[in-house]
Amino acid sequence: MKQSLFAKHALLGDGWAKNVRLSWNMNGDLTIVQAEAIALPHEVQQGYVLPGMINLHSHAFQRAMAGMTEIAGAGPDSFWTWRDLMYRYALHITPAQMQAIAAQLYAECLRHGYTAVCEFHYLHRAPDGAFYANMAETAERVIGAANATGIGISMLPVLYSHADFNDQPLRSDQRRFSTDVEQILQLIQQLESSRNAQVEIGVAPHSLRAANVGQIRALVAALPKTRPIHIHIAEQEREVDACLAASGKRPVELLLETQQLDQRWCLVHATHLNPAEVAGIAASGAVAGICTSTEGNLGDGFFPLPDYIAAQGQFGIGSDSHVSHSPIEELRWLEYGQRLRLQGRNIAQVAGQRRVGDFLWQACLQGGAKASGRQVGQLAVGKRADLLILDDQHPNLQDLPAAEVLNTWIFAGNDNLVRDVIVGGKLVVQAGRHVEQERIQREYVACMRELRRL
Ligand code: NGQ
Ligand code: ZN
Repeated sequence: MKQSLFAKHALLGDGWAKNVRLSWNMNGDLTIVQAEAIALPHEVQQGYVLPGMINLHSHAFQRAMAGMTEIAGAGPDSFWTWRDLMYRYALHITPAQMQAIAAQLYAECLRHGYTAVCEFHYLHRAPDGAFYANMAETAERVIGAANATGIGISMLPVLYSHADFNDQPLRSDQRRFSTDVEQILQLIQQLESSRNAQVEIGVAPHSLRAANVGQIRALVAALPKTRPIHIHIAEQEREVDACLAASGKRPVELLLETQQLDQRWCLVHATHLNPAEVAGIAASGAVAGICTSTEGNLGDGFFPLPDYIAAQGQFGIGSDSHVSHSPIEELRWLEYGQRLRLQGRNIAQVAGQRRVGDFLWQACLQGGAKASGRQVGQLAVGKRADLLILDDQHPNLQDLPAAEVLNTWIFAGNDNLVRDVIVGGKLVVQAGRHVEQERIQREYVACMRELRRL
């Protein structure tokens, strides 16, 4: 198999470079990234090549219910009524179905430009609440789906012990998530043999509702020092109020005061922040995991993006409940949400990068890479050969100066401009189609036929 590529334009860490030769080794790590190179006479010259995006927050099984919860109930609907429906759905999914759903999702993510995913995985137990004979059954299924599609994965087994603050006992419909610190450490131990250049194992205390401060401390202390740690935080105002009532502190405030946050941490949503919390997260080096399409779908609120950027906070994007699987939609709505909120334009930018699309793509590559705990997010020697080749024959891109490519891709039109995708040096999407697309879709459709019968 070919292990190199020549790009007329490639997005490197400091911007677009011309005539870039990229080579990688058998393991899928970049070994040569040379700008201003000279193409060989027979060499194919690709138009625009850039690093694939990291999807830093996913609950893969929720892909199967996307579009199914958009019917009003008897009373006012909210995040919490959605969550009841999601729990009901989650009680039925088998390990084989989980694998089929995740494979469909990951193939879709790849086709739209994500080359890595952080899977916040909490459906550990069987529907009756007992562990499967193999405790890591469902996590291994999801890793199996990632490996089959070629997407890189950071598997984050979720600690979920309580229904709410003050160690409320789990509800019956949360029985599949039930875990304590010992069990999560055992699960991580069991997953160690899955680790390789494509697969990392981290951890995720679900939220301050589901895991208490002492549990989170114990979990983090027992974890090898390089592993990513993700947590949902301050997504809904009701959660902020409940945290205040239980502890006298707001969620992010409590987390900052009780845990040593650093760049291994990813604070998912972090929607409701006061200025001190914005400054605190930014100073800690933790990454904010913004999931615009899901946050919009669930009515969470607006992340304070301009203040966070001004504080030099790190951030990335995730598709979370998978109402979208396009990084373009995620970024477009991240920016548009702020424009609508502030009645202004061109919000996500800094003095050194006034192009909104370029700023967002590069910032989310950096934040996403940190959140993944893997060597991704940049076309540089030693990083993974995870890259997108855009369709330079599309009318939006033909003859376009490289500097305009990201703004055009993110803010103009709806065609998918991703033509080919290479992950860890392997071609997984060719001419817009995943190389295993037929089989994956067949299995997904069969699975959905079963689930819809419920
Ligand atoms: C989740 N999703 O874990 O899937 C959550 C809902 C919760 C989002 N927060 C459950 N978007 O937060 O309690
Ligand atoms: Zn989530």
